[in-house]
Amino acid sequence: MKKMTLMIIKPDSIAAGNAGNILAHLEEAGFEICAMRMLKLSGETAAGFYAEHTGKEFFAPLIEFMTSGPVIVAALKRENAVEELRRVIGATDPAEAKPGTVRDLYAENKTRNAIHASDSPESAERELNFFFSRSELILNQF
Ligand code: FUP
Repeated sequence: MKKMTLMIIKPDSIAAGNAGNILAHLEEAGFEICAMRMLKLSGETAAGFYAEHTGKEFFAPLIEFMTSGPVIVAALKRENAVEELRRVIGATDPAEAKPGTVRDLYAENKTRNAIHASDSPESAERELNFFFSRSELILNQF
């Protein structure tokens, strides 16, 4: 059964003009765009989204980066959506990302790393609900 996962095109990608290429890359990889919005995250929203990283040494720079410009949040659907999107985006650190992955192609470093994808079905459910209302997702059941 097809499921949804949450993807964020990060501020570095949008500033560099890579948003369209990244969306095309994901569609070519078989993902269907079910919901999508561009917004600028507040510090509070970014900190809430990344709450599990509170207190880590990279937390403050991460929040500063994620609030530095607009992001695009999207619900993407596919068979094995969570696992497949993680595979297609590549490792957190672009130096370790496999050739042809989104982070290999577009990320600068471990913080300015182009894209976010939910890392488990539980995270996907939390993160989809974090950004999208039930009515935005209702036609695209989990
Ligand atoms: P990922 O799931 O691949 O996005 O990676 P993590 O959940 O480990 O980290 C979440 C975000 O924290 C990353 F996208 C970027 C940031 N981060 C850093 O800035 N430095 C690090 O050393 C690790 C993560």
